Amino acid sequence: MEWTYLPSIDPTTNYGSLIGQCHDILPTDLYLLLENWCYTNPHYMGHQPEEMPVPRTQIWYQQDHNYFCPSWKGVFPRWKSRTYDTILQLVQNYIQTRIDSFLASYSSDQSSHQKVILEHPKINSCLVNRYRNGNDSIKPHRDSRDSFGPTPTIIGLSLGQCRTLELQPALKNHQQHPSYRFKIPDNSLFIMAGNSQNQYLHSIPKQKSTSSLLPNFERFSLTFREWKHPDQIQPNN
Ligand SMILES: O=C(O)CCC(=O)C(=O)O
Repeated sequence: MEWTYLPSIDPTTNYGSLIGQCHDILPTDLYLLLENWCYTNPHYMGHQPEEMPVPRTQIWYQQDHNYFCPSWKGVFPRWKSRTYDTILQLVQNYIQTRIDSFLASYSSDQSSHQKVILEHPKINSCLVNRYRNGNDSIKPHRDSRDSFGPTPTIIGLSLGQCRTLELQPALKNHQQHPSYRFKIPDNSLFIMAGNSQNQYLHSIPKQKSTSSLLPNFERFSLTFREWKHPDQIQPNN
């Protein structure tokens, strides 16, 4: 796991963001199982006119069937939880084991003296995004504080076409700070932790592509998270 520390860009705190990247994360047998699961899953949503379509398709899984963000006003079918199946559970268990060891070794490394609030998540949810080609995208956003708390550790597993993830400063008066672009290759893990959701917006911009790893330039991301009950989240102050 390669860690990149982004110092705080918020003058009210010294606590910054932590980005982790790891290549070749899944062993071949698990990769092939998951690849087939991603392609054959019948539950993708987000492309029907009545749903207010988004430029990708997606599936939300939460182990206790919680809606993605209960504090949202509307209820959209695509944010309702599907039921975990054996393959997703298998992949999640594997990712949990790898994450436990990555985070433990980061925390015990005496040389990592950066100021970061590093949460060790107990994964209980997964958002699957399917980018059918380079025209599919996700606009700059942060992951909902009401569902994951202010400093979540979000773990993204990517399959298929290599795409770029952009981080841009979140607040208008932060614009003097740099944006960052990370290449996210096939079979890799991308972690956002610490103040990454408070201080940055992340996005997957559209991309023109000349080469492909999988038919039709598809990419799948599975972002594993610890979904939190509203009672577990401190009020915003
Ligand atoms: O596809 C990705 O890697 C990013 C997905 C994302 O931004 C999200 O699920 O919030």
